[in-house]
Amino acid sequence: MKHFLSVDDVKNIDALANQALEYKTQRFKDKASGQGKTLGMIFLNPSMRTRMSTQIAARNLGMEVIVFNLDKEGWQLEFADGVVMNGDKAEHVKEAAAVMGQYVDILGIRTFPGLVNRKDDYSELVINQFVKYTGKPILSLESATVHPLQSLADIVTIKESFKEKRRPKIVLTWAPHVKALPQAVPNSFAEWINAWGEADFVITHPEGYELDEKFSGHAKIEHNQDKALEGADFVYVKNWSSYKDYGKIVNSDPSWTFTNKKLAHTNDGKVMHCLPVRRNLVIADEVLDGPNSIVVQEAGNRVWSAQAVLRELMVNS
Ligand code: SN0
Repeated sequence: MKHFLSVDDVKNIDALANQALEYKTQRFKDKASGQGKTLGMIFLNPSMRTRMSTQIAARNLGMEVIVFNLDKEGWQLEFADGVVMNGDKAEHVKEAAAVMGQYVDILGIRTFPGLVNRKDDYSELVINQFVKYTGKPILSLESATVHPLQSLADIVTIKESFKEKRRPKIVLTWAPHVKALPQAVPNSFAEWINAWGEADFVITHPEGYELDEKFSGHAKIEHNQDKALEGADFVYVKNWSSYKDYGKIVNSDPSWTFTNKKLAHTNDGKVMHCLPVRRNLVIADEVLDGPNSIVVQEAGNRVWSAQAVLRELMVNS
């Protein structure tokens, strides 16, 4: 694996998820492999789970870790080519990325979309400039359009929670929010579940929240949430802003909040969310505090998933 930017970098999803589950029972089994290696992690946006779980994963492999909150503590970076840098941006990504490439063996980057210009966000300019100029493997810690470390942990969680000899039904449902959020988590979840190919997959959202078909693929789209939830073994709840009317909140219907009444339509479905989750807006207390929520288990699995990915980047890059 040369870089980890999306599901396209993964040869075999099941093998990678199984490696993660192996690390869950034997976290230090490859402790020697990262000896003398350094992971750099730069943040252009907030993070809790990704930041902590990836650091722990790197340490489990014997790596050193440097964390840099570039948004708050670094020079403002210029990403565009050929501009006169007479504004507030002090350094170009060409130098910044190349220098970091001298210091670390793998570089992780978190960058959210601007949600203003769809073309810019969907070109993944920021992370691609790092790919171009760092000269080392790049690890996505969530980029403008995808969150692959999250999606791998989601598949790991589904695999370890589902023991029946049939295909699970997985439903990705939109839920309301007060802020315009990226499409990265649902895009990524959809493309990983599609690529995995081991589930019956339905996406449900109010009209206007259609995801880019590059990610939603052949998933069944159902605008009636109750109908979509029928017989679901897993429900992935997430808000996202519109892709069509880019970055806009086009509907915030509170009847889409995930409650026990919604859960009753499922097949005793397990409820997932990447977190952070706003209680009683996205998911009701009664669900998050009830027996069907696996959001904490899911977040716990971020460690083992990141560890499997880091190992691949070290061994096979
Ligand atoms: C981010 C998102 O992509 O939806 C990160 C998820 C891992 N979530 C938020 O920005 C939530 C912000 C909020 O105010 O609730």
